[in-house]
Amino acid sequence: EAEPWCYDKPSCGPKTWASLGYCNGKKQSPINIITEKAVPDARLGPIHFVGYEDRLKPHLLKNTGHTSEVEMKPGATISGLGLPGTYNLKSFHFHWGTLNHRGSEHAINGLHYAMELHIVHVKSNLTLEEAKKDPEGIAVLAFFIKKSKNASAINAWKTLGDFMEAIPEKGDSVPLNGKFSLGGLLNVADVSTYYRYRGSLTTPGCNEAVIWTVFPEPIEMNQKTMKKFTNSLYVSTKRENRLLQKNYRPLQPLRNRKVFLFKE
Ligand code: B30
Ligand code: ZN
Repeated sequence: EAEPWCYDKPSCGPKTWASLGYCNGKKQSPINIITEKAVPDARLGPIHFVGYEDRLKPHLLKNTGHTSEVEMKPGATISGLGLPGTYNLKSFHFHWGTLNHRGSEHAINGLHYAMELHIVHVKSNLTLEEAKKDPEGIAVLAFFIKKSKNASAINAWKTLGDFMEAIPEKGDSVPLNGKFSLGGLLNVADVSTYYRYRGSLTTPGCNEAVIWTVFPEPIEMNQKTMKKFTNSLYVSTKRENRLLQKNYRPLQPLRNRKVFLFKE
């Protein structure tokens, strides 16, 4: 079966995506955020998380062949943030490089971080398929993750990292066992400042349906934990020996879009 898209081969990598869905559109993601050019907008307002403290017991962590993703059972929502309504939490996943090579999708003033967490939400009352056709159907929260020697080696991130070793092959999944919550992953994050712009999914079909919220203050992750994210997963089978690494899309032009800034 031919691979429709990938990150690591010229035959299916990001340069070939233009023919897939909306990937050659004019409002694509990710982007480089130039902080000097961001427009302060006090109407955006702080974020309200509901249900993020629920432990991840019923949820499956999966190797999709493109990322490690947790599909969430319904229940948690976000509002505030200047969003046009309430958005339901659907899933979260990661982008990374190698242990020593940057892997974030977005950049701040040209600077990339080691990894990026995307928390995907869909406008209430829409299915994901419907949301992809709505210019404000999907809200993604993006957090940068930085490798740090000082970061705690024992926290929710370690627990999640340890599970990465259980999903080496595409299609593998493992139930999370209630030892941590998404809120537990985020309690080390600073959500008081963020950047906002309109863009796309960063994977094919690259639908221009996303309200992006990018938090510039990185989450610090212990490097032993980070290695479990960057060196445990394969694109297909272990036998095929393609490590799932550098699963980020290159930067896309901002064109005539504005980036807004909210600071508490
Ligand atoms: S991203 O945050 O722009 N990187 C999707 C969601 C967010 C981004 C990219 C893609 C998405 O919804 N893709 C649809 C396919 N997914 C379903 C899903 O819920 O999330 C299945 C899959 O990988 O195989 Cu991911
Ligand atoms: Zn993503």
